[in-house]
Amino acid sequence: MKNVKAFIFDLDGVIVFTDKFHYQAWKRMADRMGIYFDETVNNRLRGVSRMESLDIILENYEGSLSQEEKKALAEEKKASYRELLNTMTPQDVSTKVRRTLEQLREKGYKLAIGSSSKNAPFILEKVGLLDFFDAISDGNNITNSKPDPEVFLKAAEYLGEDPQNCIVVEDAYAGVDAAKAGGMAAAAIGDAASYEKADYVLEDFSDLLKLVSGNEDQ
Ligand code: B16
Ligand code: MG
Repeated sequence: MKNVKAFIFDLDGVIVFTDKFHYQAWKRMADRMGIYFDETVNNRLRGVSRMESLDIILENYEGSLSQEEKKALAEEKKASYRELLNTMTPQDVSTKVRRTLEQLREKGYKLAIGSSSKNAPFILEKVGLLDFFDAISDGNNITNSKPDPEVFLKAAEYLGEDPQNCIVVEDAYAGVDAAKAGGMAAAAIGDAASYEKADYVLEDFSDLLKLVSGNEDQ
């Protein structure tokens, strides 16, 4: 294994599971507009920015909407989503995820978040992890969303690490593509585990510890 110095974690689908809230919030908006929306469409929104997600949902909308109207729909979804996020507590991060993060930290790895979400700081605060990571790169500091590597390159920059020494942990195809485009290794979990471009497949979050075992003597 190469000289791994840092891990960059996607948030939704890796550290927390807010995809159910994204689904409920988009569904509420889609139902009100009479737009067909189901779990299959929702799966395509994984790792994708809010406005790009809306464009995917609107593929099932017959009419045409102005930029202003689209912004209003995105705001409507955001308001519902924030309401749902408000119910989150530290219990929404599993003990296994927490223990693994702590053990990676103890082993001396730098840890960052690389998320497309503009709500990342809010979510991290709700689950009590806002001050845990060495750096946070999210939807608020990027202009191009995944599969563009910007969010991960910024995370590496904030950490002061060479992208080549970082492993990105992702649950989305778009996120694995972003990691590869940034010259980083990609460890895939969940939905992305079947993606052939991933360098490592994690059956479980704690498999990260197996990945780096033997790396310590270098
Ligand atoms: P927001 P991640 C992504 O988070 C979600 O997977 C994606 O479904 C969502 O559209 C995107 O954040 C933007 O979220 O509306 O909160 O800015 O997986 O990159 O952590
Ligand atoms: Mg994700």
